[in-house]
Amino acid sequence: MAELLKDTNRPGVYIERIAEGAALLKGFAAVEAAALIAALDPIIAAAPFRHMLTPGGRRMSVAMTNCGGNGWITDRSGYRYTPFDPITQCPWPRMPAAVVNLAARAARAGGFPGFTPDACLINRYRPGAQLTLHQDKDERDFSAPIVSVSLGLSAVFLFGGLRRRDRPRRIHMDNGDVAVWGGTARLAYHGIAPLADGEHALTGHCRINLTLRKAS
Ligand code: MD6
Ligand code: FE
Repeated sequence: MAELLKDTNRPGVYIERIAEGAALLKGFAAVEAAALIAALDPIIAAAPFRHMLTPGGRRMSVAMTNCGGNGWITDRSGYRYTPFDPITQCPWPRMPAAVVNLAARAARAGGFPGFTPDACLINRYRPGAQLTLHQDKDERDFSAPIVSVSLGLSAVFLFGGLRRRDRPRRIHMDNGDVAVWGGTARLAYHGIAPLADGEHALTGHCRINLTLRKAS
């Protein structure tokens, strides 16, 4: 509890309930944003960003890589987690302790104590890149939440319901904002609207997103 207060009693940090089981932690990672981005440098050097193919053969506009024991990939064979980077054939780089720690604290603040991610998908959005509405359902069990950290340029996070036709809320995600969803919201449809152009001191002309999950 003292830990939670330390995280959420900071100026500019507040929690907004998006839906049952979903929260926006405004400014939660703002203090460590620069350190998180720096921690990604060696990961990106070892496992470069790439534009993956959807199972239908379309090139994703978001560039992706991973760290942690499991990495999310997509190609002609489908969506799945792999312990190895298909480009380098090496294990994905280790997940930095600062990332694991942030994810656990954010999950706790969002109402999900005991979260230990084993997968960290790193997404890079350039202006125009987007992610259409989808559910995250490639994980083995859905009892663990999803923690999503926004860094750099702002984006509009689309957060819908359990049916694709449910009209999504448009949530502005700025540098250091964290979204957490689990429980009854674990399979909520979500996405990212096309990124607007802009420049951010930490990332230049892009947005970086860390999506943390327990895959296995
Ligand atoms: C985001 N990304 O970039 C949210 N989900 O803010 C996702 O929701 C996502 O990038 C499944 C697979 C890849 C993703
Ligand atoms: Fe997703």
